[in-house]
Amino acid sequence: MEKAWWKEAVVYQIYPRSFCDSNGDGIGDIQGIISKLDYIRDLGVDIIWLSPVYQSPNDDNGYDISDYQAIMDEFGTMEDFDELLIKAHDRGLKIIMDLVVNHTSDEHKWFAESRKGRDNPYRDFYIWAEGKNGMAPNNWGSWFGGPAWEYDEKTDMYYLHIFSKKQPDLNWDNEKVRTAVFDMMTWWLDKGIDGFRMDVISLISKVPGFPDGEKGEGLYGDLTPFCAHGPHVHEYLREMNERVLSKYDIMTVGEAACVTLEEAKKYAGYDRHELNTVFQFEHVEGVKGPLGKWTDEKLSLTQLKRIFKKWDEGMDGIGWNTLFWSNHDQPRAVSRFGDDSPKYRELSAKMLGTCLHMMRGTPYIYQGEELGMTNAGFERLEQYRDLESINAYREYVSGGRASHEEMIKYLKFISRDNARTPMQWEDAPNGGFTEGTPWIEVNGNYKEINAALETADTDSVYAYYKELIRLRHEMEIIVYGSFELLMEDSEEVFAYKREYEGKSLFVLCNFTKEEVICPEAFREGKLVIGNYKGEAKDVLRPYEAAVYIV
Ligand code: TEU
Ligand code: CA
Repeated sequence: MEKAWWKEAVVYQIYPRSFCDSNGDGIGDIQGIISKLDYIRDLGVDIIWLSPVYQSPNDDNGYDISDYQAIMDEFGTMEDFDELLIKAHDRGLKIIMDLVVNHTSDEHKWFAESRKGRDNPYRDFYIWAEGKNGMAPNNWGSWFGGPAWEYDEKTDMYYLHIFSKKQPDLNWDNEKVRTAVFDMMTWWLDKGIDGFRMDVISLISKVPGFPDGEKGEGLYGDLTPFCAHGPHVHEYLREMNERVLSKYDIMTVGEAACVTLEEAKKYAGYDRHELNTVFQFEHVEGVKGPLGKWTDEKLSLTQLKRIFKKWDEGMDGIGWNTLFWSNHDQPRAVSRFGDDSPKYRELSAKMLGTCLHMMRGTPYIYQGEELGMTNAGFERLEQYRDLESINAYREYVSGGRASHEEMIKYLKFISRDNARTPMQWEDAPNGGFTEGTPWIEVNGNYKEINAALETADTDSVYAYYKELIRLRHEMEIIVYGSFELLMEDSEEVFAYKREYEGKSLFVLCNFTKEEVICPEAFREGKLVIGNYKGEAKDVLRPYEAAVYIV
């Protein structure tokens, strides 16, 4: 297997709006990030993935971009960005940028032109279609609720938006769109950034003719089969690779929404010349109820383990995996996969870190995960900010498909806002995130869970993550060793073996608050890291994680 820096790296994701506010307006910003670069360097990560910082009206917190070559006013200026890049590089940190090019904001100048008239030179930058009998061109529903088509009076046509109506989809079949996007990417790469995380890159090519989608209980048909991994997606990515990516020593990770193993091999296969890696979502989207993602049901541990096994085996020798428990779209890892009660929060957060960081693939840490930050627990709809959550609440509660109580219960478990509460820096008002009023409430537990406490404590979740990262940098077996799932049928223990150059690494994780039996044979050799003091031989204690090398 070929070695590569991005295979050996650990990535830290920053959601700028919620990271650190430098000027008291309640919104995180670039100067705030700069002030925390030492914190990030000290953790030991190699790469920062910066969620969008581009000019945006913030319908979807920056994932609706109105100017790709300008910085969002609330976040600062291009000078601030340049300073960030230099200061990150000075500290040995690379920066990969979010690239959101499936859609723009409806306030982007391309769209402003496009909607002016059917003959406008930018008309075909977007996807326009005629209505049918006074209705939308087809029955597709937006992923953010409501129809996927928006009527535009000016030209009496509809435009497609998979996400909100302020996020019109770009028309990648138009060569001019591709050239404009590739030029923009080149401009950023020439600035010296180190790669891209590509937002919903799997959706850029649509099946022509817009056939109706299948309808479940809801009002709208499913557009997914006609938009995910569409007819030209791989052709366009190869073109992107040839015209842009291949010219730089960078890393790319595609957010390949809806990706299957077979498709992932195409996006990220070593011989494909498309992307280095993709995010797959099976382990975080595993349970879908009648209301889609709105449920509080959890995957069983055996299901979860089989997903990781399938992806490791499936990509083995073919491409490289990514590893994550959470991001800005997912609930907090410890609340979802561990136990966020005071008794077990630290233990289970460390256990989850161990389980993920000892696997094969490039691990991602979402801001605050290294502190064991927990779900927001918002009880009132007014506390939510995320349009996906608010739209879903409205659609299902007013449509009579869920009660208020039920929907709040689901939001508390799965809403994206759980990940978006401000980073908890210290035991100061608003957790030290801002001196003003934060755009979204700070989690009430910031007095107990914050960076100041944890960086000073050698036994904290933070200190443990730091050690996990250090080990990955030190031990090639963690990066390049083979992976074999052990105890596959256990609903309690996630155990696996890594092998490399004659050595074996045993990783044992108890996902329950009970003591469970664990074969002593796995605990021979030397303890590399563990979340308990003192060793137990034939059992794993509640949420225990232990790693042995022989
Ligand atoms: O998310 C893509 C995506 O598939 C989302 O619908 C995701 O599944 C959902 O948010 C989970 O609840 C990306 C970004 O990560 C997200 O923040 C953006 O809102 C979205 O694209 C549109 O740009
Ligand atoms: Ca600010």
